[in-house]
Amino acid sequence: MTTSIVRAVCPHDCPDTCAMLVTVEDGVATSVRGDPEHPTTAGVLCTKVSRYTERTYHADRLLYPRKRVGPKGSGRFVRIGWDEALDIIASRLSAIAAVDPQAILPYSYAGTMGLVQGESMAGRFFNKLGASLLDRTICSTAGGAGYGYTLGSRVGTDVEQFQNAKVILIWGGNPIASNLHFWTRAQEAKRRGAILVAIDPYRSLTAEKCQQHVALLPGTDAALALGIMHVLIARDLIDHDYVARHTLGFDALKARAAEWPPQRVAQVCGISEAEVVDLALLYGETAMRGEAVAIRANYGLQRVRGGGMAVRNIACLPALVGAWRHPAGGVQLSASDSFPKNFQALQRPDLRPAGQKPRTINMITIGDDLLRQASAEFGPRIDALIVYNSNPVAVAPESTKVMQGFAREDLFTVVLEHFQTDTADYADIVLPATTQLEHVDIHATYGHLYMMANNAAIAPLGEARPNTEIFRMLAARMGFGEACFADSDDAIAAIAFDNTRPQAIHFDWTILKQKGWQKLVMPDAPFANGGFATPSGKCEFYSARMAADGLDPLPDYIAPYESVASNPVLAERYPLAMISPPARNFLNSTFVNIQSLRQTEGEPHLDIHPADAAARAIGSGDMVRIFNDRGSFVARARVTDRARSGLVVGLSIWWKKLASDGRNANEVTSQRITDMGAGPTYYDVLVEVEKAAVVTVTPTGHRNDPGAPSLT
Ligand SMILES: Nc1nc2c(c(=O)[nH]1)N[C@H]1C(S)=C(S)[C@@H](COP(=O)(O)OP(=O)(O)OC[C@H]3O[C@@H](n4cnc5c(=O)[nH]c(N)nc54)[C@H](O)[C@@H]3O)O[C@H]1N2
Ligand SMILES: Nc1nc2c(c(=O)[nH]1)N[C@H]1C(S)=C(S)[C@@H](COP(=O)(O)OP(=O)(O)OC[C@H]3O[C@@H](n4cnc5c(=O)[nH]c(N)nc54)[C@H](O)[C@@H]3O)O[C@H]1N2
Ligand code: SF4
Ligand SMILES: [Mo]
Repeated sequence: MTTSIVRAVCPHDCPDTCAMLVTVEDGVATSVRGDPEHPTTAGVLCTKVSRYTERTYHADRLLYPRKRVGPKGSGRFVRIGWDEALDIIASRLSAIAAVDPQAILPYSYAGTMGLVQGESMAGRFFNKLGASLLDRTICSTAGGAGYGYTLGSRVGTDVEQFQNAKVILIWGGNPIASNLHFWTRAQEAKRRGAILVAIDPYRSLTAEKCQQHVALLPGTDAALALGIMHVLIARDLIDHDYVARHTLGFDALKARAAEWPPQRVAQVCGISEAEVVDLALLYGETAMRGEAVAIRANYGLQRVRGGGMAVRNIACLPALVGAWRHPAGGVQLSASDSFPKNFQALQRPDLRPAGQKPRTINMITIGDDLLRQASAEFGPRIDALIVYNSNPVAVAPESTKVMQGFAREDLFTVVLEHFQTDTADYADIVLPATTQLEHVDIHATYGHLYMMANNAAIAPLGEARPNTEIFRMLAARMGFGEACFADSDDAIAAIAFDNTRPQAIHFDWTILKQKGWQKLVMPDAPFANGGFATPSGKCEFYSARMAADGLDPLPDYIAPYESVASNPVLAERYPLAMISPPARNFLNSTFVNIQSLRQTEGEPHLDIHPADAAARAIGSGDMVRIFNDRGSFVARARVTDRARSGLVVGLSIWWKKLASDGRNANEVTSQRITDMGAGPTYYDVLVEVEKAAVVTVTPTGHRNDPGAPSLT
């Protein structure tokens, strides 16, 4: 028997981007484990990805191209050959492109975070074709915009420093589930005497392990940050030297913060005045003692109308107290901009048809946009959709509209997938894609500072092909002659980072492939001496760019679209706020079909506070219907004070067809976008909950009739 160990990378949309070691025996991957030598992975993979071989060799893997034979959504397909599949796709796309290529839309996100299997060959293909552009907003753009206005770019505290902090605010994140290797550092900090504070409306797995938990109302974080500023300034817990040298607009900020006394903040956030003051004092007094205070700002707080402003306000805090002076101080939102990704070379926007001003479709509004007719304002109707690295029918908001759009008989849909997902059920053609064990890739990360290499451990299973190869074959069928359409995956990986930039000066693909990972060259404390990538070079409490973009140039509070306080009329009918953050054993909708992991999660649940449950005669274990004007879904109630009163929590993202009613939480979420960054508002939702009598359990889980009520 020949056994080898192959260096690989976890491809999933997770900040940890772990280094994996794959054991291969006679061409079969028998196990994956975390690389013990990689400093952030430290030998540990999460439960889900420890089962990566189970996923790769799963009996349900798509291994051959398929053509739909039943109605859209029915999931009935027959096997076809690659030639037939490519011919059908090329002829349909050519015909549509001959009229207007912008009637074609790629739809992709982060099924793999790899720079090669993500947007390289696919980007080139759609640029050359002149297809509509997709604004990939579904996750992080609101916070990215707010952080960018304030600090210039998504650069922050290195995860490898957090164990040295004395206070860590875990703000809108649940790292035990979603950022495990950060949590390891936070726990080490706690062992060394740090205080961990969770700021989260829900007592998540993480919140229950922190010494303090501030359970504010969803969507009110910007107000809490203003309250902290108010107390810091009122008590003079300010690093005046840092503020004078490295910030812009302190006097204006001071006037604004004066409008946010703890009493007002407490009322907006639904917490006590003492909680606001104590949090500010813990943060400010620790910093004034010269100790490191750190913030891990995450995604939970961005998924509301004012999500961009919330992140902006939080990003102001470290500069006020001079926390950036310390390598373990500051804030980490995302490390993305630390990596000099070479988008031009990867995606070749220069291939666009000359003179074309491409339209951009926001991926969040895919429901509405698939249902739009051609118009001067919108442009051509969407006639073809090519989906890869994403499962929009499960993950995009306001599902009823998304499914209506995908069900359009005159829409030509191609889905590149590992599995027959909810989205693949609506495809005309399904193409089998390789998993991370079967292809080459290179990764940047958003949670640490290592460039990462993924070697192919095994040959592609069945007739599966890497995304790159599929777009290479399609480009050939479409007659695209540019040399870049023949680039190998290794050739693409080799140009992924710009090694003329100082942080990636040592980048060399052939070396990285062997070593597996290499740290960027970055200072330990990125903003100890200022150097922010803003127009002023300072941390901008006052942002002229925000003013120019029609936003308040100072930190502000923007109330949710849907909350009891901001929308009392709606709240009369739908009095409960609903959030649907990630379940620990799923990765967005990935892994839901892995039985061992689904069994651990059980079934879709809804956590509801005892008072709210009692008012509706709901007991633990009852099936409940969650609904608003947009739709409804069912879940099993868990009566628990983990959810603060007025809030219900449905951990997500379930495959619809594996839920008893063929639906999931996105039935009730909305397509409205955030204040900046055009991001999603998944956690800005009012619902009502009622006991469900009997639930229709379809044997297949398929929801063939989108209009059918979920209850009988
Ligand atoms: N196991 C697992 N890990 C994942 C994922 C997964 O699906 N499963 N998904 C990955 C992806 S794509 C992402 S973007 C990240 C997301 O991971 P996180 O950044 O951790 O974000 P969320 O899980 O959306 O929310 C985290 C916490 O925010 C809380 N929250 C909700 N609304 C608010 C609010 O208004 N204010 C505050 N302060 N808190 C709020 C929720 O209750 C939740 O406990 O995780 C990644 N990692
Ligand atoms: N209600 C609610 N909705 C949410 C969220 C929430 O918290 N609540 N979170 C939102 C967030 S943060 C995000 S990031 C999005 C995530 O949305 P998506 O990025 O769509 O994530 P997944 O659902 O995991 O779907 C990824 C798909 O890509 C496939 N895939 C993986 N690797 C490859 C590959 O190499 N090639 C091809 N062709 N396919 C591959 C996987 O099999 C999987 O089906 O969901 C959003 N939706
Ligand atoms: S999902 Fe995250 S924690 Fe799990 S192995 Fe992948 S990168 Fe690591
Ligand atoms: Mo995400």
